[in-house]
Parts: sequence; structure tokens; C-alpha cells
Amino acid sequence: DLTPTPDDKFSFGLWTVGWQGTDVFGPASRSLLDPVEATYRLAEIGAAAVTFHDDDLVPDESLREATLERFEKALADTGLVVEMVTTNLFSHPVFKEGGLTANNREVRRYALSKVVRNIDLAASLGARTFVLWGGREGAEHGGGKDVQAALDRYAESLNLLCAYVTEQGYDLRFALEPKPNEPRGDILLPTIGHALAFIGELDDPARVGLNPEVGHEEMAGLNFAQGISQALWHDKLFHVDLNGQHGPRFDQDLRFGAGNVRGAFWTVDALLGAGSGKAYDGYVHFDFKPPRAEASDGVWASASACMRNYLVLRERVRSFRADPEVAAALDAAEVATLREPTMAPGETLADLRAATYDIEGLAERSVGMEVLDQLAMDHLLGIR
Ligand code: GLT
Ligand code: MN
Ligand code: MN
Repeated sequence: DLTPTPDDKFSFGLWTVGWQGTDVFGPASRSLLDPVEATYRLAEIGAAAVTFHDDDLVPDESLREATLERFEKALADTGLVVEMVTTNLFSHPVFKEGGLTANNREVRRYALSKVVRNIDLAASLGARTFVLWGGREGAEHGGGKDVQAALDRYAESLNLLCAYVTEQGYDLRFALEPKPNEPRGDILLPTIGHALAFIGELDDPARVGLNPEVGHEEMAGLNFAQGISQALWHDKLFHVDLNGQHGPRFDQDLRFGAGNVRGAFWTVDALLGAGSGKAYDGYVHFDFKPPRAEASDGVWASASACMRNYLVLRERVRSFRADPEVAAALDAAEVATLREPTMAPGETLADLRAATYDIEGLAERSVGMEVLDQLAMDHLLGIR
């Protein structure tokens, strides 16, 4: 069944359907969508949750109280929850040279205060995840940014924010969102791997994980399914941004399933635990931009299609994993054998050195990967 249900835990950023189509070559192509109207509409099409930046929900500070009241009524009316909140530290020109890692100290202090204010709102609305996407944390010039100092300031900010959340007793974790470039020429924490290593240097690493985005890893030429599998292995896949991308070019933010469809198939498989591994149990969050050419009908068509493509791919992944011929192909490829430790209990490296190996025979063995992959293709293409 391809109708989304609350159990599917689909979630959308208000900025996704709300994107007005501004780009580097032209102004908005769509009018402003009221965030509260967007919330009702997302509930209608089958979402279970919404997420937002401070500035998406409250674009006009003078209407803050009234907007929050209307928004909370929409949540109560629809049963939608706020599962994640984030802060806009990238749109206003004050952040043109960075937010938490700007060279200018006043900017850094303002950025931190903006995050803290929104953490209070996130906690009051029951959000459990707080995303930090550092789109402006980076540089265009080699000499203009002391990268090591910038990482010190990034860590200082995270340490302060974690301490604040702990003090307040909020049930909230941080999720860092990597991206290699755009809007900055080169962004700090450009990939899942960089961000994982950074987290290990923080005071409270348990409170900080990742919010990887499909397109961002693919912009760097990386395999998203493999990246999130490593994040799961570290217990760091706190959240996810699903969308689509055609290889290394500008950040396309296509609807999920568009772009690299094979990548999307393996992404869903990885989220489901790839057969027998750790699975992702958070919200299935879409972070896409309805193409600028679309009018409002296209906005909602693309939002619905994100969920539809996820459900189709989930069904295709399950049929792949349930197919006896796939099970045989997995056996032939020795996929489960990799779970066996390389050494038997009690063995030592000396035993391995004393053993004899049929090196020529091993070199010539069949690995069965093409057969397995073609079965996956057949499932993906719907002929099995
Ligand atoms: C912005 C960006 C996204 C981030 C959002 C969170 S904002 O739209 O392109 O990838 O997830 O700050
Ligand atoms: Mn994102
Ligand atoms: Mn993106």
C-alpha cells in the first residue's frame, strides 16, 4: 500500500515546501507559503511530523506570539509533532562570513545566542533532535580562515550547547549535518567521516550525532548508503535528510527517489538495517526543494512523491530481502561469512602464520557479486 501512515514517520522541513525558488540567477518564483497552512497541508498528504528553522516558522518577529499560537493549534488539530528543530545561521548577511565559526567574535556570540533561543522553543514543542547545518561555516580563501581555530570555536559552541541542554534537563540531542560546499566554497565538516571524527573530540560526544543528507554526500562523490551504515555502526545516525542528486554538481535537493535511484534503493536498505544490521528508527525526514519551475501544484506533487518513492523502494527492498534466490546469491557471495571473526577463539597470529593457504584457488574463486546485483536490479525495476 502506497498511502503514507503515521507509522511511516514521514517528516518534512517547513522550508522544503515553503521554498520560494530564489536562486543565484533570479528572485522568488512562488509566493510566500504561510508555515501554519503548510503544516495543515503536510498533515493532509500523510506526514507525521514537521521540522523548522526559527526563521521559517516565525518570519516576522513582531508576530511571534500569534504565529506560535496558530502553529500549536495546527499541531493539536492535525496530530502532527515537531520532531526536529534547527537554526538559520546562514541567510542573514550578518552570517556572510560564518556563524559559530565566523572570524568576527560579535557574530559568533550572536549566532550562539540565536541557537540557544531556538533550543528553548524546540524543547517546549517536544522536539528530540536539534540539527546544526553549518552552511556558512567555511571559506573561499586559503588564508582567510584559520581552520584549526575554527574547529576550536565549533567545538566550544557544541560544548556550551550540550552543557546548556543538560542543565535545563531537556531531552534533546544534536545532529550535525555535513556538506562539502555551497553556499561557502569549502565548508567545515564536509562529510559524514569528518563530522564523526569531530564529535569524538567534544566534551559530551554521546549527545551529538549526525543528520546526513543524500545529496550532500553524493556531491562529494561518496556512497550515501555506505556513509549512513558507518554512522549506524557508531550509533550516530540521529536523523536523516532524504532527497535526490545527480552526481557531483550543485546541491539539487531533488525529491527523494529522483536522481540516483539505485543509490536510493540501497539507502532504504541501509536504513532498514541491510538485512541483519542496526536499523534506523528515527523519523524519515525529507529535505528537498520543489524545482523553481513548479507552481504550487508541483510543490505538493513533489512532496507526496518523496513519500511515495520511499514506500515503493521500501517494498522493493523487502521483496529483495525476502527472495529465496537472493538468499542463495547472498550465500554464494559469502555475505554472512563476513560476520564470523577472522580468528577462532584461542587462535593466535602464530597459528595463521603456520597455516597453509590455497592462494591460487582463492584467487580464482567466484564471488557472485554480479548475480546478486542483477537480482537487486530486477527487484528495483519491478520485474521480480
Ligand atoms: C538548508 C540546507 C539543508 C539543511 C537545512 C537545515 S537548511 O535548506 O540546504 O540541507 O538541512 O539547516
Ligand atoms: Mn539538509
Ligand atoms: Mn541539500
